[in-house]
Amino acid sequence: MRILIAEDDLTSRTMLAYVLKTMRHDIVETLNGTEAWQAMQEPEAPRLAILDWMMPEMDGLEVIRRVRSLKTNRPPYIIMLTAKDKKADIVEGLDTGADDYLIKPFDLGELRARVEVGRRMIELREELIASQEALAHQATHDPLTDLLNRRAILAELHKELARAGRHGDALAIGMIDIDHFKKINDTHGHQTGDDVLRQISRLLTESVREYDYIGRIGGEEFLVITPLKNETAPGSVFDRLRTNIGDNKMMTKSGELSVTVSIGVAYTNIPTMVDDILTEADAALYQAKATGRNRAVYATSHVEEGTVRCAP
Ligand code: GH3
Ligand code: MG
Ligand code: MG
Ligand code: MG
Repeated sequence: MRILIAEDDLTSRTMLAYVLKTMRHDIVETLNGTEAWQAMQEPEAPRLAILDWMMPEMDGLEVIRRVRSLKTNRPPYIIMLTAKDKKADIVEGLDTGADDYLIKPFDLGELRARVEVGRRMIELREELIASQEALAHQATHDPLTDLLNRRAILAELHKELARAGRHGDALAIGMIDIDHFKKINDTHGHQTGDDVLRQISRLLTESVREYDYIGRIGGEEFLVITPLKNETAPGSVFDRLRTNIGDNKMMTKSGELSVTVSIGVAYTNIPTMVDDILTEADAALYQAKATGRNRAVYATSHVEEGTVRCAP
């Protein structure tokens, strides 16, 4: 583990560095509070710091105060090193945000033990963060396709519509529905159907741009959100999606299958409500199904007079 030491006294600093190196830690040495504060703001700053209290330029307490004011879910574990051994001083150090303290002159066994406690605390917090992140991913992603789930993609739509409305930007959404998907399930079984869903998800992900959003909104329905600059027509995006799927054979456990999709596109360059744009995309999708499938249909309301056309 990388450990930061801030200590102006040479003897004490040398001793600390020596002991910690024998414990196989990598040491970042700083000689005063200013240097320590600099080092602790680095993106890859050490996760454990041993800070002397009395140092030139900036004392250890002030370093702690500043570090604790940073917004991070990975705060460093800080051991305060001090010659002040009055209870009131120790309480002040801990109250300011130190996790632990060592009184100088320190005992080597105690130093080792306290650093080890810090290491365990850091590991515990890492595990906690990892499991929180896993839960957050589960809450926002669909387990079959790993795309955003219905709730998450609708939340993105809400945000993107608000953003587009604020900046006067344009936004297009595409409601994508697999054609005759029930037939695939009926003919080849549900697992083959799942294979198709996964592959279509992958093709969609590969076909969109990095600032587009894509989610699984229902069984075999997907929603793509495409933020656009005012001058761009969205047609090319959705026709590319449709042909990418139609032109690629899906590899499934029942062999290669051809699958097509229908897309209902709605476009806006004026402030628009989530429900309104979804209703329009749904209506356009219904049209695409009714007029033969394997096509994109473009809704044309929510467009300021005399601006862009939605279709390619
Ligand atoms: P259309 O072209 O009109 O959209 O016809 P369709 O057969 O695709 O539409 P329909 O709504 O009749 O059928 C959708 C099917 O999708 C029915 C349902 O069993 C299937 N489905 C929904 N979710 C899943 C899933 O997670 N896995 C599989 N394998 N099938 C699913
Ligand atoms: Mg000092
Ligand atoms: Mg459907
Ligand atoms: Mg369908």
